[in-house]
Amino acid sequence: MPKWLDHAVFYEIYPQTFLDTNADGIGDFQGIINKLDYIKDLGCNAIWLNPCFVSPFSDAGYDVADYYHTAPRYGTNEDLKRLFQEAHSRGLHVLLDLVPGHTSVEHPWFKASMRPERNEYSDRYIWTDSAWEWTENMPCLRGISQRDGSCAVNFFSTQPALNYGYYERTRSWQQSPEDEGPRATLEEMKNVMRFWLGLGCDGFRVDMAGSLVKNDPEGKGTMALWRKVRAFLDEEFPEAAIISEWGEPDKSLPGGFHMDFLLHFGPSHYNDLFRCEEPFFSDRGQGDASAFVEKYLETCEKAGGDGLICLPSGNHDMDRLAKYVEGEQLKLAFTFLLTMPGAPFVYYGDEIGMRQVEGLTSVEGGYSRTGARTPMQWDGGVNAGFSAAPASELYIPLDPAPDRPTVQDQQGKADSLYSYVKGLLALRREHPALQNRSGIRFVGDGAPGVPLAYERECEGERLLVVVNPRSQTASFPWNGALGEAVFCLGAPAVQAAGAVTAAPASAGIYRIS
Ligand code: TEU
Ligand code: CA
Repeated sequence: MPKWLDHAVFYEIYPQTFLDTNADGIGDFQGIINKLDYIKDLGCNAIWLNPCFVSPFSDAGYDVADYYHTAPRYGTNEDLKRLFQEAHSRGLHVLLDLVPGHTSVEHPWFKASMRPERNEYSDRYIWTDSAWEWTENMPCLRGISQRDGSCAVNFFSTQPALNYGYYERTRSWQQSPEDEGPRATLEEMKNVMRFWLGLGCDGFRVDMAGSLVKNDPEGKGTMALWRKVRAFLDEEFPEAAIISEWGEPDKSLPGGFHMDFLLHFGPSHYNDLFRCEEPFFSDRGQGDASAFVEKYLETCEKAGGDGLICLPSGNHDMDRLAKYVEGEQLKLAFTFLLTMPGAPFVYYGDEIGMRQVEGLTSVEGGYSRTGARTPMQWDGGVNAGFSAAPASELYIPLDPAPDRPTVQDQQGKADSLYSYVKGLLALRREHPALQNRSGIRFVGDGAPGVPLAYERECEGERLLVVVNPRSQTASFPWNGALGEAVFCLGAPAVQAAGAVTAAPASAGIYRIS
């Protein structure tokens, strides 16, 4: 287990829209390098960079055409290497985004795989024996090649699925994970990891990690595959970290990942908190966090071990946090996000409450996701400081709202969301009990009338976190002694007659013994 994960706090960067330094309207590696100090100053010490490899960009780069070269629009491999070095010199770690489940249709492997004569890449993808036979319960491409057969796709139709085999096999064309083709695919993916780790990256966020082995309802085949990858990393790159886009830590962590996310899909009830009609983080008070808490505890129990369960503020696939959670509620949501166990993940711009921009034309397969990928709003200058290109040439248009939040504006204000997030991250650093591996015990589950409340503990330090987003008071039974508040938003909680009552729209962190 890489030691740096004990204190890791991540910042996710969508490179297209972070900072453009050569006025071509799209972000670049140099832009990220220029903002490393900003990320560090905010209180993050690690970065997850969305895919930045050669691609036709039908899915924003999740359709890789060359795993070994960066997309020229961001810079060269050398520039990325420099980014790693500049990050390391500031004590920051960098995860790249590995897309092992599919390539672009333009990848040379796929082109070779479409050829009628057998070759090295014939079994790199999943092909049926005949163009008249579908890929069972997966979508597929048909009528596209001289090779006879239909080819399975993973996501969009431009993303053919790489072949890691089938756990349960019912057709002759379904291979075992132990067959030569699937094994060669995995070996090549290990080579890709070796290559970038060799260049200085610190690990990978792994795209659709839970879906590699097909017909694998319980995930057993896919878990076995990742355990092999983990053994390889432990052996060759013990400080490298991998986090899965899986959303089921009870599978991914025993399956070898160091970390997994709770996400907008999967069984976690994450959406109950921030993204549904009546989220928990709302002053309307109609939301309910108790299903989330119940599932969280069950997942921790089942996952066991020392892996981390991570809560993102958002990501490039979800609506912006600020779409459903507004104003002071964003502070309460961040109080929760930044005081939970696991490594926190802040999606770029969420620290200033960037909004979902509605009504945009889809860019690079973003569709509804496009509105959560708009340019970072740095300041009040041209294009909000994102780019010197003409506004019409920006990768995605800026949030047009005259009152759109900016970093510059919020850095100057003590009561801004930016200052709040920065303050909380500093508090997290100062208190071991609030950090990634410290224990948690829920004492209030966010059911109607109840706040979210949990004890965090480490090396003798014990803290109680109480968060009540509602405009009514909320309470929970508690018999301990409520000590000094190390942090407070709104009125502090009061203790009387074996219960703690939290004020409306308040958050507090208290010493307990
Ligand atoms: O996402 C996988 C996925 O299934 C969802 O996050 C999906 O994008 C979302 O539910 C749609 O609203 C990963 C990447 O994060 C995503 O950006 C890619 O498009 C996808 O894989 C394919 O690589
Ligand atoms: Ca650029």
